[in-house]
Amino acid sequence: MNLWLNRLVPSVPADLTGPADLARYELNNAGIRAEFNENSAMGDAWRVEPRLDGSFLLTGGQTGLLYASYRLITGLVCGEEFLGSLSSAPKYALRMINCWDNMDGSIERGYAGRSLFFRDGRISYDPDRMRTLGRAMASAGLNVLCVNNVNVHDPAQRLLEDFLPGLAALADLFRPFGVRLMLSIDFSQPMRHGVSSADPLDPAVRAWWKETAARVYAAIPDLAGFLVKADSEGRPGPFSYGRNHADGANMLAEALKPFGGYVVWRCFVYNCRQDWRDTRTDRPKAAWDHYACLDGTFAGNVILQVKHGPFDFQVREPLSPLLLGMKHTNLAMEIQLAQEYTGHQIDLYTMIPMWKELFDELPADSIMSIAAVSNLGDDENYTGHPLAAVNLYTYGLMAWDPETDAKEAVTRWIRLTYRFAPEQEQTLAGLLLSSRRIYEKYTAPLGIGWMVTPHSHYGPNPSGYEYDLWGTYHKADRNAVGIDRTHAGTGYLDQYPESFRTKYGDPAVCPDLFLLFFHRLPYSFRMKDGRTLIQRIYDDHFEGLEETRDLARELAAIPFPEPDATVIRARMKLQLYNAGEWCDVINTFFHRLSGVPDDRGRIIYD
Ligand code: GCW
Repeated sequence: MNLWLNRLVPSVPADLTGPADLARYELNNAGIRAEFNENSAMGDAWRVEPRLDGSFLLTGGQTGLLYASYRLITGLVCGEEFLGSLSSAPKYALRMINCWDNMDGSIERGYAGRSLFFRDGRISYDPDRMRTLGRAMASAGLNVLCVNNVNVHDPAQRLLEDFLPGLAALADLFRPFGVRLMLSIDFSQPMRHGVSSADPLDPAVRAWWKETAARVYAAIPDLAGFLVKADSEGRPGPFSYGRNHADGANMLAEALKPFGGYVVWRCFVYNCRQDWRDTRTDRPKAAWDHYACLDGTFAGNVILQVKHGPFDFQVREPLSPLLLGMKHTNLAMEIQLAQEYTGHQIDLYTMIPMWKELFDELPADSIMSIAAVSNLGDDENYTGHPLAAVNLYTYGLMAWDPETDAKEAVTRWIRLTYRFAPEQEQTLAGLLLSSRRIYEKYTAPLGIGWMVTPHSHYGPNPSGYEYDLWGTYHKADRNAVGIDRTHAGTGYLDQYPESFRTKYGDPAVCPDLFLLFFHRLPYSFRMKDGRTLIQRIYDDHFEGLEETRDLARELAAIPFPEPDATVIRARMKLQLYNAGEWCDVINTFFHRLSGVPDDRGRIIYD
């Protein structure tokens, strides 16, 4: 089985020389006549002009020609008529997929099988599947693939050494698709090679990274760079040497600079050994506290990669203030296609509505690149749930152009993937677009997050993280729930510009869905529509479960082909069970605490 375009034409040849060659092949195959006007200065950008004889003139760099070709092919499949000229350039330079694949073949937070790249401690892949993936990425506009987990466990620490030839071969496979590899590295790597420390200011350490970079780039000249998780959740980093993250990132940047490589440095740095009794530390403040003071001190080829929210990919989080406050630093926003907290690719969860909300808040040009944690694995359908592929495809479209219309993008994916009648397409698009809101309703309420089963992160456990060390508390008691993150509380809100402080600061004005992210409120608090907070929590959960039932019914009426139909049916059954568990557990949790009955007398178990 295959991803969108590959369903139409299952594979591309193995002997392609580069993106323009691939573009020619694809157009021929699709019966589209085109002339190429290669202009390398245009890079990824392109222009398409229809000609009177029914052919097209394509102008662009090598990759631009490829993207233009995919735009034509996907457009024609979707019934578009190309009457006038079209041109486009990506908004973000690096449009990345970060795989959290380990070399033993497991995937951290992977829900679609085992690794596509590694097995039993070595590089191992099916070249056809690599080409399918390359084609899927290129046709969605994606251009960087980081193949190994940011938590670099042995033997991935040897990727830069013993495994270089294998990686070079993998890079060769992806090159015609305009996809450049990236590697996650371990900051303490030099110490495995007789260097006595990993101190970024130690000349021996700097020399080791320079030599290593030269060796790596000799094997993979177009490597996009290194991805680094340092001083985060137990990973080594510059803090061990009393250095800051600019010292660490700039040291690597110096090593990569001669080769045009980037250091993509993650900002997921927080105290992951917090004492729940400590009320002064507020985890969402951590990224800003570590990085905002370093604005302007990073080298030109460093990109700080910031998770979209201040916590960790919850269903609803406000935009990270760090994405708004570092005006003199290259930034990438990190999102997560892997459904770690959002249903494990069992529950339906289409992300584009969430991304639209993020981009609406993000000032133009505040970020220069974008990354997404992969939702891929070696399952036959690549994404576990066949409908989870919509997230990969629409991520690509958004990464190219954040103004992409959500409904159009989803409909385009449906058309490329299935053959349905227009009403069925519309129904499916509607179901996919509503899925995130439904999931949000039956899980943790009103922006509070974290009521999941610890470690696995699937299913409800409202107190699971309450007395733990991860800094993710809701402090529900018999009267109130939430943490006050305003100026009067933890002060997290002070990290934002004025417009955000006004929007979120006053519970009477704060959008409902963020209410419990920013405020601690009594259950009797009156929401904007007059309902009490506790009633709203009950209502959302009952509605969420009801809407899941409707979703299941409507989805069952769509004639998916096999094997998708069977997988979709089976996963929907699991989702229904999950939604029922969430609804009952969360309602019971709050009912037991508050003693407030549901004003509509529905069943809450005590
Ligand atoms: O919250 C955590 C995830 C980890 C992940 C980490 C990160 C790769 O549960 O599995 O580690 O986020 O983003 O680094």
